[in-house]
Amino acid sequence: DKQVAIVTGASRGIGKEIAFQLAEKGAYLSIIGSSEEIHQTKEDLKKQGHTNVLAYMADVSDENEIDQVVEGTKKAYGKVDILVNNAGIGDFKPIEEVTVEEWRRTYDINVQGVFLATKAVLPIMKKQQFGTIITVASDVSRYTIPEGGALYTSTKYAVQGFMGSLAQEVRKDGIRAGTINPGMVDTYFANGTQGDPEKSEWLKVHDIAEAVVYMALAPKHMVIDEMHLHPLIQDYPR
Ligand code: NJP
Repeated sequence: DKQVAIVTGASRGIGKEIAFQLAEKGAYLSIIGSSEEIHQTKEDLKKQGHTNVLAYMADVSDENEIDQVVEGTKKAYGKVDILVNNAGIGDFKPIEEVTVEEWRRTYDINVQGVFLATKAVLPIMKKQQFGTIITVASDVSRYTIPEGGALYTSTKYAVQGFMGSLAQEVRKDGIRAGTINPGMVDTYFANGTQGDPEKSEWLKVHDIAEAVVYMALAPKHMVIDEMHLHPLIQDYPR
């Protein structure tokens, strides 16, 4: 049976690689990004022979846009098996330099975005009595960043709490919910450049995507609550 997956933040970075790896496993996809770049992901997937792909330019913090993505997916493919909440942003600066606008935007995307997509897929998954919801949170949800990380870290703590409670709430409906918590990954995150030689020892997008695929396609009787993955060179106060 084909698996149907929605992946947010698939224009680039980790989300794009998750889309590729799920497609390799035969999944039908709906991919979301807030920029035009999402259409390039669809083109790149097509070049690899993956044609069961719907691309949506949509903002995860916008309720109507996300509802439309989920409705469109259900209409096209008849079901939704997997939701990967991957879209996220982060900027690191001392807290007194963070504007209220930046605070709200980061929460809108990193926290409200997870809530909205989850809320939209739940009625479908409940009817199916099956589904897997995975959120790419962060390894910062078990430690704190000493400088400039208060805003970003707090959103990922919030998401960890959301997913933990959600998992208990939806288990009776055959729905699994868990988090993937990466340390430093070589992407465009926080105004970075993917492939920067300085990040040669950081995790790669495929490291995280493999973990997501493992979680998403795990046998139905098994739940993986969370996975923490970080580069060997990264050490934390625990
Ligand atoms: O970052 P990046 P990553 N609506 O910047 C999309 C977490 N993480 O792959 O909007 C919809 O290369 C954006 O697309 P577009 C991190 O918190 C990372 O590293 O079209 N989509 C792009 O596809 C995040 O949750 C590290 O520009 C929106 C994608 O999100 C996840 O990993 C460490 C959007 C971001 O790609 C993936 O981030 C860690 C919106 N409103 C956690 N806004 C790390 N890289 O080191 C953005 O602990 N996107």
